[in-house]
This record gives sequence, structure tokens and C-alpha cells, in this order.
Amino acid sequence: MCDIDRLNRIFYQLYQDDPIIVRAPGRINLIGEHTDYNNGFVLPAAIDKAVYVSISKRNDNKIFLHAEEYNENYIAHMDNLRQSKFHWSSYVLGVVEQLQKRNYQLTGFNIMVGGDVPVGAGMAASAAIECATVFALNELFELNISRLEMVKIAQKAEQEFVGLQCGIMDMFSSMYGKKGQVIKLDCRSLEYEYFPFEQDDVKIVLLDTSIKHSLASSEYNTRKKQCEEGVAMIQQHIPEVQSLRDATIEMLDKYVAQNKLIYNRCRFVIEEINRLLAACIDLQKNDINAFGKKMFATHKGLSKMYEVSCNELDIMVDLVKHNKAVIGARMMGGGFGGCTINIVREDAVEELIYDTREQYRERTGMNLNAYIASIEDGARLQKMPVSF
Ligand code: GAF
Repeated sequence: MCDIDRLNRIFYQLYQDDPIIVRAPGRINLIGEHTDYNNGFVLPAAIDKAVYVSISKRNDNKIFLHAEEYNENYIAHMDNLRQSKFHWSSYVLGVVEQLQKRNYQLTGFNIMVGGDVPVGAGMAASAAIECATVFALNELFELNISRLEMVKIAQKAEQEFVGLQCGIMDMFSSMYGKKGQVIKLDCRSLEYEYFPFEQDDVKIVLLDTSIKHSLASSEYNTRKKQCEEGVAMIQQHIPEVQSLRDATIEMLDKYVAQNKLIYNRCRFVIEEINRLLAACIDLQKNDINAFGKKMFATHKGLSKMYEVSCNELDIMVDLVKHNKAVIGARMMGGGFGGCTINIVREDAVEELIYDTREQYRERTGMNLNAYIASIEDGARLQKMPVSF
């Protein structure tokens, strides 16, 4: 939780102004990985770690940016937005660019980005910055943009300015999160429903490998292309198939089997979509053990067929998989580093973290950071300036 008075103070020292402050959370995803950009389903939730964006208007066309965590400053111009040497600035500027493309009227502004979503840990810190920025600009300039439109603007910012061809999951969960509920989102129709996720006797534990993933480093975009390649192969025979959401294993066996790599990528996605649908039924039946088994199966698929895991993530899942208190575990998010998500019996959490930390260090020489995530509400206005 961020101290709003402290943010106010720092902002005033920087810009001598009283900001609007917006909070947009990071996310977890229980199951349904790499399915969003294939028009499938996902099952994410917003968490108690969030980005805070503080913002005020300027009388010129400049954007003064400050990142609290790194104590870095940058000045951009509204009429000449480009990437800077500071990676974080792209998430803000990408949103401004999208608003301009849609003809929203903005002038210059001061902005400070802070919060406690660990960067590169697979909790969607970048989407949280984009969501907080678009939310804050919407308030500041009274643009009247709906939540769904803000989600789409944030996603496009990531795709066009940052260059990651991401799906909609991260932004959607940051905007639509609801306390105590996971979101079953149909990424094709954008229909969604909330499922209560009881956390009375189990906890969601995120075990961070300390390997900073760099999704934009092409592998993510490559996976997306490979899925599209599979769809194109099926389409030659069945033109109605628009995405892997419409495809079946039988279709793959028939039309994609000659290309083993593409086959494996597509097979994982189709299985994962089906696994998620079955996992939602487990949740409805309150069968958390069946749900957990599916998480392990997801990890295996991500590691062996989709090949987006890494040695450290595999070790992290390996270390907990025979522990009776661990109901389910898998890598979470885009992959190549970041966290595993673990559903753990509450009374065993402390011991599990302690033991795993020791063993992880022995096997990798790396530190393990652990977070217990609680499911919270999505983006919101945290504070208006006194004079607004
Ligand atoms: C990243 C992307 F941004 C999401 O859209 C999603 O594809 C996820 O990786 C994998 O499920 O977080």
C-alpha cells in the first residue's frame, strides 16, 4: 500500500503542484496462459500490488516525467513523442500517442510513476503503468473515456509504442479487477464473469525466480506468429477457422502435423483453452485439488511444448511439486523468468517459502523473493487535488 501523503509531498517538491493520483494494480493469472492473443479465455485477477500515477496539468506542450523507483527524470514534447533511454517512459508516452491518434485534446502535463509492482516479475507492471496513465489522463483532461476503451488504448500503446504484440489480459485485469474474485474473460467477445476465489484456508504465493524476463526480446512476438502460422495452415482447408479458439486437436493432427514446432505451439494453446474451461468447473464445484492439478499440467505444456519457461522457473515448480501443502504451481505470465504462482495451504506457507528459498539458492545460486498476493479491486481514482 502506498502512502498518498508521501506521493503528494514528492510531487510537490518536483513540480510545485497538487496532483490527481490514480492507482492501477498488477495481476495474477490462475490459468489460461498465452491464450489471450489466440482469442481464448484467461482467468486473471488484480492484486494488492499497484502502480500509482500522480499527474497535473502544465501550461505548455511538454511532458515532465519522473520515475520514483529509479529517481529518473525525462522531458518529452507532445508533438514529438519518441522512445527514451528510460524504458518506463515508453509506457506513459505510448498512451499519450494513442490518445492523440484518437483526437483527444491534451496539453502538457507533469507525471510521476511509482508503486510496488515488482518490475520484470510477471505481474504485469507495464500494463499497470499504462492503465494508470490512461486513467489519470482521462480524469485530468475530462476525456470521458469508458473503462473498456481505456483497456484498448493501453493495449495498443504496448503494441505500437513498446513493440510487444501482447493480448488484452493484463490491461483488462488491471481495469476490471474485483476484490476476492477472479475474472473469466473471453478474449474474443470480451464478455466476462467473476468467480469468487475463496482464500480462507489457501493462499496465492508468488515465488520470484529473480530472473528478469524481457518479453519484448522477440520470443513473445515469435510465439504469436507461430500460432498464426498454424491457423493459416488450417485455414487452407477450413476457411472458417479465424484463430486457435476455433481450432481442434483433430484439425491440427490433420493439417499441421508435418510441422512439429508449429504443431506443438498450437496444441498447447488449444489444450490450455480447454483446460481453463474445465478448471472453471472445478472452481464452481469448489474442487481446488482438481484445479491445482491443471496448473501443474499448464506448466508442463508451457515448458515442453510452448517453450516459454526457463531453467529457474522449472526448478521452482520442481521444488514444490511433491509438497502436499502445494495444491497447484506453474510459471505465470509471458515467461522466460519472473514468478511462479502457487496455491498453498495457509498453515504451510511460511515453511514452504523458507524451505524453497534455501533449496533454490542451493540449486541456482539465486535469491528467491516471495509475495503473498491478495485479490483486490481494479484501477481507481485515489485522490483529487484540493483545488479541482
Ligand atoms: C504477457 C502478455 F502481456 C499477456 O497479454 C499474455 O499473453 C501473457 O503474457 C501470457 O499469458 O503478460
